[in-house]
Amino acid sequence: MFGFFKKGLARTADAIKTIVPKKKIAISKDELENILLESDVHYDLIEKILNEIPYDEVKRQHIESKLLACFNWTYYDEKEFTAPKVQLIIGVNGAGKTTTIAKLSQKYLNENKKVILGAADTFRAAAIEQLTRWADKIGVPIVATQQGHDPSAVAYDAITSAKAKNFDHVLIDTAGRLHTQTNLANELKKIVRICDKAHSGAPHEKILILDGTQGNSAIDQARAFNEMVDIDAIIITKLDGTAKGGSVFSIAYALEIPIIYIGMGETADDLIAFDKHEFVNDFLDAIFVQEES
Ligand SMILES: Nc1nc2c(ncn2[C@@H]2O[C@H](COP(=O)(O)OP(=O)(O)OP(=O)(O)O)[C@@H](O)[C@H]2O)c(=O)[nH]1
Ligand SMILES: [Mg+2]
Repeated sequence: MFGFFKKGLARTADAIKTIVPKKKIAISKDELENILLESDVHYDLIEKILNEIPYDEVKRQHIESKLLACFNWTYYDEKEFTAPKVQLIIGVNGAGKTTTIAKLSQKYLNENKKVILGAADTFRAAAIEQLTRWADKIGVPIVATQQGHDPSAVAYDAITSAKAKNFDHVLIDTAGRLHTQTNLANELKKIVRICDKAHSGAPHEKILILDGTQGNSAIDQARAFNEMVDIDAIIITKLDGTAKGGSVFSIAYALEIPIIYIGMGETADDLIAFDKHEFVNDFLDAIFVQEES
């Protein structure tokens, strides 16, 4: 039943091995603190967890409930909408936005849905070509314009085209940006407004892509994006390339925004729907042997 996140947590498990070289039935509080630190859980959360565990012999089930609690408010309640569903993909440079669009497209295609892409990253050279290559590879249409053109117009055209042709999903790529770049923040807000003009209620999801290799430092970044456009959901990418898997707990705990998928590789199939039970279990499997019951 479990094990879907093993690949994404492989390097985190290696880091945990430096604290507990052999899996155990129980660990000490010191070991727990070091494991959580090593896997990049934020120290505020580590302190909270340690305070809530009053015994020095820490067993799997003691930590399990504490880690699951980090996701208490992250249940994702999908809003009602009229098709096509419009998803706006945002985040800093290189976070994995374009690749995640390819992965989501593949997932929807597997569900026999009709998908169209909007290449609204008109800022970075070669961004349009990159998304076009993915569109060709996966076999979905794309609405694009030339570099330097208005990204809002691309979003508008992609949505209008999807409505006319009865598409189920519109995925809109955007340029990487930092919250400090006022012009790009305003551009993003404009894209959001224009989506709603093209299709009332759109974008139905503003999805923030966070680079998992950044660990906890993604939290402040996410807060800034949330202030900018009100993020609906988070996808964490590149978990396969980092030992910072524990940051997923602190990201969920600090932001109160649902994590909906985890990216665990560079191909279109490397996207796993987030499940807190599976994730916590796979994390704890790096520490504990399963107890015979
Ligand atoms: N290992 C791994 N690599 C990933 C994952 N997601 C994306 N990448 C890689 O990260 C790099 C950046 O990905 P992009 O999708 O281009 O990122 P982006 O956010 O669109 O970047 P900009 O458009 O420049 O802002 C690429 O080399 C991807 O192959 C992942 O889950 N795992
Ligand atoms: Mg991109």
